[in-house]
Amino acid sequence: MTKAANGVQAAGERRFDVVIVGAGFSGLYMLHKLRGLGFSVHACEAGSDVGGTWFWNRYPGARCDVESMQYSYSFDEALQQDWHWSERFATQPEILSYINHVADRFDLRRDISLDTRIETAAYDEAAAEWVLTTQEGTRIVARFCIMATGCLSAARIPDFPGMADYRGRIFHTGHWPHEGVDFGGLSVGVIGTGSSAIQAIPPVAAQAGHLTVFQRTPNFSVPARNWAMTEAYEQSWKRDYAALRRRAREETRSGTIYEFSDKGAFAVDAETRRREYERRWQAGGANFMHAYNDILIDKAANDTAADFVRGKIRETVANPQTAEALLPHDHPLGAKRICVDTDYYETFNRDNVTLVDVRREPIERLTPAGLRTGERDYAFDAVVFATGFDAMTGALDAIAISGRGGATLKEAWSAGPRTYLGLMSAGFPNLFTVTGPGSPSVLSNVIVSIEQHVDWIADCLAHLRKHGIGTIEPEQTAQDDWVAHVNEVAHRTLYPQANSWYMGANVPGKTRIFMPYIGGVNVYRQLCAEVAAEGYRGFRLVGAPALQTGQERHAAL
Ligand code: N01
Repeated sequence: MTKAANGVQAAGERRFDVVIVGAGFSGLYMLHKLRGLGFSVHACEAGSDVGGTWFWNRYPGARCDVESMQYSYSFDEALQQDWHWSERFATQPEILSYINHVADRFDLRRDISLDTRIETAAYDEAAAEWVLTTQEGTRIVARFCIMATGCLSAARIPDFPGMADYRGRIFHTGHWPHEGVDFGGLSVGVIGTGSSAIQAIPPVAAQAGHLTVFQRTPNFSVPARNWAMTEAYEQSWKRDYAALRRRAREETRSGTIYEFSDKGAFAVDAETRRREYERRWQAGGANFMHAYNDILIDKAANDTAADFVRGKIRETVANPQTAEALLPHDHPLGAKRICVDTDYYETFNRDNVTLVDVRREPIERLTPAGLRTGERDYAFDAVVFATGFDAMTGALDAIAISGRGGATLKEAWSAGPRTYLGLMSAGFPNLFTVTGPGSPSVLSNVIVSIEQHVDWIADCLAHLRKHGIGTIEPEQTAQDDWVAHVNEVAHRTLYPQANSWYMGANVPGKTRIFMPYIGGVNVYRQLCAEVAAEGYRGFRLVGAPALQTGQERHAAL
């Protein structure tokens, strides 16, 4: 309730053309873009500062597995030229300082309310407005509501019995204390072996007196082989940044430039394949996945890469029993998000690290001292839950969203998320999601996907304003067709074969359906552009009083 210039202010109520929920990478760029177009716009952020996922995920070892030269905004040439990344893969603190730099550089903070959690968002059909309420009861009213809430922001702790009994400290990687945690000499348990755990385990093991890792499903991980940024590498990007960014956006499926192969795995002989896998393994990073173009489509091709990685795990881990336990067998390589690590497998050679296979020895409950498995009791000073997120839908479910006729988004999506192009959902006019389910989002360099969504939504709102259109909403048939298409494309690949969070399989009771769109950011971008060019094909646009822009309102005042 600070600046009247932000919008008309009644007691406990604020009004804007557009309200954005979230001030991570999506929310910040959305705010910048819409403000530039003259909309009155405000962002509400639950955290005490900007940054979204990079604000919350401060666990030791957290860093991005997309190269820093690519995992950054492309919308401003001066920004991308000025910013210097210090490593091949940026650490969480460096990414967070970049996000803060962006917020300051574009003077975004004046239109962001921090520590402001949105609890409800209800569509008022008569007024054609969204009414949001914060945890403190402030009403925020806006014609358009944009959910920039992130796909991996609803942290999940499994519902083990005895949670309240445990007397040690409990952490979740996705809600890490800002002051950091000193594990020096402590006995620590880590539950989970996904990307977060695989990054956290080596630095925690280096500090802890003893670390016990509870693994339910072994994951495939490839070495990052991070290095300090070199002037030559930085300049190889900066010299031609605009063209390289365009290539990532328009010519790649993942929004990231890798060394893509145009060959299938069986187009070459076994020794050539081995050498190629070895070369990519030594170079590090998720580029490994692109050694052959059928690794995520053909199980036999996938097996060649998976066998190679299993061989590396056996070579690295000294204890043969531990090595066997670490071998992933239950899903194709990459069908769960590939992990990228620094010394993960090597960490199991330390004397102070023990691996517990939770499938053989299930966790039964937490106890005052630690936890109890089917076989024994463990005592810990601290337990780290690296147990992931209610992905893609969790952050939206956490807000009571109701659309036409009071129907809730939760009900509308009870059999899995239903969207048109991952942008909007039928029955919820003027409500947009950035990188929501049904869009490439988590299968891509998410910043590329964010920028595409933000640009598309901003163009759409400008179009509505220009033509005096009050509401936009997907047609049911267009949405049904899109949902079917998203599923159909997913099932042409190996992805649905894994019990992954992409499928909602990590949350008990969640409908199993492949949530992101796997068709590729290049194809998807083209599709979204065509839809807009054809007068927003598949959307119902209904006239209403034209929007009053922020600028016009100020002039009127
Ligand atoms: O979460 P996850 P995450 N008992 O869901 C286990 C991104 N990310 O935070 O596989 C025992 O992958 C669970 O076991 P299982 C990235 O997109 C990116 O690690 O369900 N174990 C699994 O091992 C990533 O994919 C970066 O059998 C239980 C783990 O907890 C996504 O975030 C870094 C359990 C959860 O793994 C999520 O990664 C970090 C239970 N009851 C994250 N419940 C980079 O950019 C769950 N588990 C590098």
